[in-house]
Formats: sequence, C-alpha cells, structure tokens
Amino acid sequence: MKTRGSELVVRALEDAGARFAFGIPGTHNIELYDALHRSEQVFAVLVTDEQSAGFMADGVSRTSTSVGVVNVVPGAGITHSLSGIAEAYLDGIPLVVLACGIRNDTGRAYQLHDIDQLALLRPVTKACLTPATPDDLYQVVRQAFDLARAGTPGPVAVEIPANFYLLTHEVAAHETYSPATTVAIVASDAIAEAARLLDGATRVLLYLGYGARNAGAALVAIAEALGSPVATTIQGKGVFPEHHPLWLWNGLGRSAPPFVRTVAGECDVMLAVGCRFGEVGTGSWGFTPPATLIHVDINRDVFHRNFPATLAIEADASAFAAALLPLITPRGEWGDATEHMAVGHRDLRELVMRERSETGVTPAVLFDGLQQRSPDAIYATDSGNGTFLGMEHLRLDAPGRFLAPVDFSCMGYAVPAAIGAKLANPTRDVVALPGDGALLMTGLELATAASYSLGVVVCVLRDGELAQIAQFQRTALGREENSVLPPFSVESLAATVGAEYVACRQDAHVPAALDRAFEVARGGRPVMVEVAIDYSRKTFFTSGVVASTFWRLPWSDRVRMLGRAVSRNLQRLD
Ligand SMILES: Cc1ncc(C[n+]2csc(CCOP(=O)(O)OP(=O)(O)O)c2C)c(N)n1
Repeated sequence: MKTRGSELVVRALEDAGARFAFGIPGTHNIELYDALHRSEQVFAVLVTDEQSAGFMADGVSRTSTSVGVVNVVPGAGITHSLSGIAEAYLDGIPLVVLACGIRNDTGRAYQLHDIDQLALLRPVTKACLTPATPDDLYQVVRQAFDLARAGTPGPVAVEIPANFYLLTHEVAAHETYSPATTVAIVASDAIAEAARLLDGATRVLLYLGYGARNAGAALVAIAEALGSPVATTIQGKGVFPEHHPLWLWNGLGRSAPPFVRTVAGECDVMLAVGCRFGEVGTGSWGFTPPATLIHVDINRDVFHRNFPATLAIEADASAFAAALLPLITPRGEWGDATEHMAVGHRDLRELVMRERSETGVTPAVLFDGLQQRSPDAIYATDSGNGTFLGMEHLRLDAPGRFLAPVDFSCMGYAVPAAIGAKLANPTRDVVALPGDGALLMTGLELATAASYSLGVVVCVLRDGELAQIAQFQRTALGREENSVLPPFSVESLAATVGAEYVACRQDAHVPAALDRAFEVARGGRPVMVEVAIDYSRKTFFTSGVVASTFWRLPWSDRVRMLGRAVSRNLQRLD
C-alpha cells in the first residue's frame, strides 16, 4: 500500500500508548505535525524552547504510564533538547525522541541543520535507532518504546530522515510488531541467602531508590516483618509511605538530621533496592553502609561501584520483593527504633516551625501551607534549594509525586516538568518550585501552560541570587562570585505569559496567597506565587554535602580554604 512515513509513525505512537509529543515544527517534519493533527490520541504540544520538550516529556513519563515523546527538527532542535534528554537519561526516565534527520535521498551536501546529531544523542540515550527504509518505521518506533521502558528506563532516539515523513512510499506489512518477551528470573539461591542475612541481622536498614517504585506494597510488608527503618534516595521519595512509623528519611549520614544517623547507626545489615549510590542521592557519599550490604538492582553495572556489596542480586525490584517476602521470619515487635523515629520527626517539626523568618517566608510554613491545601499534589522541583527543601519538608506517601532533577541536576526543569505532569494528570494539583535563577531559564514556558489552560501553581523561590551556589561560595570562598541575579519583575513576567500573579512576602501572607493560587490553578490558569523565601536555615542536605566534600579534600587545601574564608569574613566585619 502507499502511505507516508508520518502516518506510520503516528500509528506506532498511538499503538505504543503515547499521549503527548513535545516540540517545535520545522520544514523537515511538517508532514508529521499534519498527521499528528489527525490523531485522536497523541497531542502535539508546542513548546517555546525545545529544552523544555525533554523536561515536559519527562514530567509525563514520571507521572503516568505513558512514555513522553520529544519531537524535534534536525540539528538545532536536537541541540536545544539535549539538556532535557540528558536529565531523563541520568535519572532513568523513559522517553522516545523523534529526532528528525536531514534528507538522505538527494545526494546533496550542506543541507539545512546538517550535523552529526547521532554523535550528540548517543551519550545521553540508551539507544539511537535508525530505520533503513520507510517500511521499518512502525516496527522501529514501537521498539523504541519497549527499549525506553526496559531494564533501567531511559531515552531512546529514532532518527527519521525528513524524506521518510515527506514522501509517499510503497510499504508492506507496516503495522506488525512482535515485542521481544523477557521474563524476570530471580535466582532462588541468592534470595535464600538474602533472607538468611536479613534474619541474622540485629537490625536491618532498608534503603530504597527510584528503581523500587513498583515494589511498594511488598517492600512495606518486608519492612514491617523485619521492623526495619526505611530510608530512600531523593528520587525514591514516596516509594515508601512517609507517614508510616518505619519511614526514616530521604538520605542518610551527614546529609540527614542527627536522629537519622543514630537510628541508622544501630543497623548492621542494609538491604538496598533500586538505587546506585550516586553522588547526589548519597549527599556526596556522606555515609558508609553497614558492614553487610545486600544490593538489588535490575542493572548489574551498578554493583560494587561506590560501595562493595556483600551480596549483589540482579533482579527487578518487584520480582525480588515478592520472592523474598515469604522467606523472611517476621520479628513481631518493631523495637525501640520506631519510638526514636517518632520523637526525632516530632522534635524536628517543632524546631522548623519554631524558627520563624523575620525577613521573609519560612520554608516550613510554605510547605505546610501547600500540603494542607493539597494533600495529593504532584511537586516538580528544580536544581537549587527547592529540591532539598521539598525533600525535607514534604511527606509523600506514593511515588510519582516528587519530580526532581537529581543526577544531571539541570536548572530549568521544574516549570516544564510540571506542565508535562499537569497534561498527564489534568485533575490533580501540580506545584512547581523553581528558584528565581531557574525561572529565568524556562519560565517563558508558562505561556505554553496558559495557551493550553493548564493551571499549574508555580511557587517562585525568590531571593535574588543563585543561592545553592552562592551559599557554597560564601562557605568556601568567603564571598559570592557571579551568583547575584540581575533584577527582574516576576509580576511583569506573569502578565506577559498570561499567568496570574500572587505576592507572598512573609509567613502571614502564606494562607491567602496559596488559597488564591489553588483557586486560580483549579480554574485552569497558571499562577506564579512570588515567595520571598528565607534560605538562612541551611538544609541538612546542603550542610552535609559541604561537610562531606570538605573532609575529602587534601588537608593542605582544607587549610587554604578555611584560612581564606576566615580572613575574608573578618575583613567584612571591619
Ligand atoms: C544548567 C545549569 N547551570 C548551572 C547549574 C549550577 N547550579 C546548581 S544550583 C544553582 C543555583 C540555582 O539558583 P536558583 O534557581 O535561583 O535557585 P536557588 O539555588 O536560589 O534555590 C546553580 C547555578 C546547574 N545545576 N544547571
């Protein structure tokens, strides 16, 4: 039969369950946009900058069963979208990138947008697929979705020459696709050994990453059977319900409050599931696991990289948890760990609510206000203090509610990721928490939100500087360098993009500001709440990372840095 590649691609997207394709059209892919227009399932979303296409698609993938699609023109569309794709790659989020290629049927050199784009995409994708003929398109696009979801998820690119979209081709058998079936096999002797180590422990510490997100109920049952305190990584926030008496913290060691260190210090076996012990999640390796570490992950490459495992088990988290649960011996009593944790959490809450800001908004008051008004909201944070404040103040009971750029840690994530999440979850409240620096990168995307009537609440953490870095600079250098932002008006920006503006300058403003924000957003209009955030109380995370990084320096550099910071601070006092 005769058809165009654009039609085949749209059919493949539909059959793979795609719902949103983010990008900006160009001459190369106008036929694809035309075909998308006819689709009743896949909606083409026009972004203001392709950087956001990756972040929005990421927001869809993190909050729904659908894989987000990036749909861009050759060359410039690819280079702009790389940051979003790289974030998804390092955070393990499935995406499909429809990377349009230049025409491969003209024999011409120096075509518009002609660069070696696969060389750019390879380091930030799981695979780059190149259909050889239009006949391959349906099959290859379907395969891209399966690859993106398989194992540790991530982005998969398909380079589609422009002529495949544009021209009419004779194709045969274009809609056949038989996915390769994989069966998760868990080695039973390894599980039995894990059960033996866990049963023999004085106290087990569970440490859960994003890779454990589908194993929630079984992991809760394991924790309850063993009476184990449960910590998660940053990305694993919500994998274990945070109102559960066995929930400890998102992180361990120097980057956690003292009571967390005490409770974790009493554990002699760690069961780590679906995590990689990466730099950010561990607060720059600010803890050492107990002597016995059982490490379970679907990707064997993560084992023994940062911490040697006593027992490494290559398995899907839910298959592992289901197989382990019947083998462990329930302990009955949870012991005194739950009391320590309850007291620790209560004291911490009293402390953060007591220490009120005199100049601006106390973070605890802001997060309290958000949680009271919307117990079920999805949060998208940004590279900056917002991620760590959100992590420490929010209590979430399910995964898929804390979208944070963790391992690539790319500024500009929060607003577009929130838009993607809102598209995929139109009836849920979605709150973005960008710093004012991050807002300058992708805040214009609120014009996209306004044009599609997406009521996201954007709490702009406004302090006039790139605080996460300025705070490091003040500690290490004794002064900040190039981290003060130029003045700009959030109110004018809101008016420009069609968002409602709400000012929130002190704690007393929080209730009315948030009431108004949710009212506007639930009516389908984006809203920017300019929050004069008070960052003076450092997060446990930031203090811990500074300390861990500092103590790893050679002693001579420690002395040099300390000396410089002290002398500059003294000069300032003069
Ligand atoms: C694209 C990119 N550029 C630079 C950085 C380094 N960086 C990390 S956090 C940060 C400061 C962010 O400032 P802001 O958005 O105002 O948030 P705040 O730190 O004030 O909470 C910077 C510059 C980064 N992570 N990503």
